[in-house]
Amino acid sequence: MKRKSLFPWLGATASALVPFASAQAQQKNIDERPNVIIIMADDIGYGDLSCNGEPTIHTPNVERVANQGVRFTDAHSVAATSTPSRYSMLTGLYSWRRNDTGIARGDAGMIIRPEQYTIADMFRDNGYYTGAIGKWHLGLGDKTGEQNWNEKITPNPDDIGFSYSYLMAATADRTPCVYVENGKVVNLDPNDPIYVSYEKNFEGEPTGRTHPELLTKMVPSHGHDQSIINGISRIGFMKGGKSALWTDEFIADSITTHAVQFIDQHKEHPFFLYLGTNDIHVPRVPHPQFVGKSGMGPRGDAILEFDWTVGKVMDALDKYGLTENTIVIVTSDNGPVVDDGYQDRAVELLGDHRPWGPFRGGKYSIFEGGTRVPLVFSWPKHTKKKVSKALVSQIDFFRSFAELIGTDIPQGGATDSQNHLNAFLGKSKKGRDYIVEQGWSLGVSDGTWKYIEPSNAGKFDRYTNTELGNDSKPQLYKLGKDINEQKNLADKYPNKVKELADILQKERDKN
Ligand code: NG6
Ligand code: CA
Repeated sequence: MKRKSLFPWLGATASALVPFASAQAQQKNIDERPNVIIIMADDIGYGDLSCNGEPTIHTPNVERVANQGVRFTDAHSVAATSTPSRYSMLTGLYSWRRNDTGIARGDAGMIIRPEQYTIADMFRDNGYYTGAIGKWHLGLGDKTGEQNWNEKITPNPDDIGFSYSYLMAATADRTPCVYVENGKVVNLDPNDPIYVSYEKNFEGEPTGRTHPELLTKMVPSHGHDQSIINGISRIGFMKGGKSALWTDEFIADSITTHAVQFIDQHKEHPFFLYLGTNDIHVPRVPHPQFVGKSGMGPRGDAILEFDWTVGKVMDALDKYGLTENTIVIVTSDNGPVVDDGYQDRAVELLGDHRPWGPFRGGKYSIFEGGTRVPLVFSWPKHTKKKVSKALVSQIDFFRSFAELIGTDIPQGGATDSQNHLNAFLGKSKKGRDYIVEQGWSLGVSDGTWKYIEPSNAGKFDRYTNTELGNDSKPQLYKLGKDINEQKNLADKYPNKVKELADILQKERDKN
């Protein structure tokens, strides 16, 4: 359903955002509606980008976006790991409302079901070309473990709004290590079919555990000792599909090339591109041109590679004259992690670099480091360089863009999403009243106060040593003064604890 979109601040162009008023206007609308690109990094922390103030790394291309847009200091992903975070961003629904949105296997069935309404459906229904390129990690096909990787896999992203997709099924550390384009494995030789299992190995196939001498590129520090592809052992087993296997060194190249191609092909028409980089998830094996360039080993080099991707996207927009009227968002799916399973010397070479910036915890954590992510929102036609302290969440892209393009969302869709377009554009200092954060447990922040519900889960992640933020007692932090969540004030301010715990309960009761 279409409706009027009214933006006093858009002035003369406002009428161009009222879709489908007349044939002539329609043409005009189509020309004037902005393209939207969400560049979703994997595991890049707030402190991993130089625009956020860390002097230990230089990411000039993200700075280029920040120089023409709004840079947020209190922006959040919904969850502290990838699958739930991306699920929430694309559906406008909190992942914790379902119990099957945890970190997905490489052979997971589609977690977002075709009957669910996604942000991509919304753009497509409103005349946009829609594409998903890069890291997916939201499952493919109908049922976990039952895909036939040698045929077209359905359902696939086309069934949830993406007309074009070129994806890594999950993560670089999970099988199958192939690209899937519009539901089909790319470059597959029918004489060498591909098989995937998360249950058991295929007979005679080497694994990281049985054949460590074959690990020529990356050796695991924990887990990641199953099938060996390109000299790196992974999570999960696979066999066959030799011609389709990716080469880790060229993943960023491949994803970026497809993104630039997508922009080129749709330059005449509004498009929505969800671009998930593989950088800087493990295994971090950047292209030789970045190796040794950060002084921090593969983790830092992968950040530079991420920045390069951002630069290539910006160059393409410049080349086609699309810069002015394209919204570019640069953000990350969860907080940072240093050693996430491979011996890439990330801990040893970190030096003074603080991937988590001023925050406590990181990926997996309910402390701010888990979900407080970098976020830059740029639309040169309407934004200028600015820093915003507004409390914003990726879950709100959905309704904010609905407002922007002047459309309604079907009943039951994106019910946890809110319109904060003016905050994203830097026109308003006020974002959300509160956000719900998800680590192992849930928390609520109103930007000033942060409540973490009691949880008996462990205090440290046993693999990465991340402080998870779990405690058997309620926690309350005054973020304004104590951004590093050091002083639990729950005993001192029981009313505040109750107020925020009640908010969380109310959100839960909506299930
Ligand atoms: C964990 C993996 C980690 C990473 C993560 C998913 C182990 C021990 N650790 O289970 O390496 O793959 O899952 O990361 O296997 S995410 O960013 O995609 O959520
Ligand atoms: Ca991630």
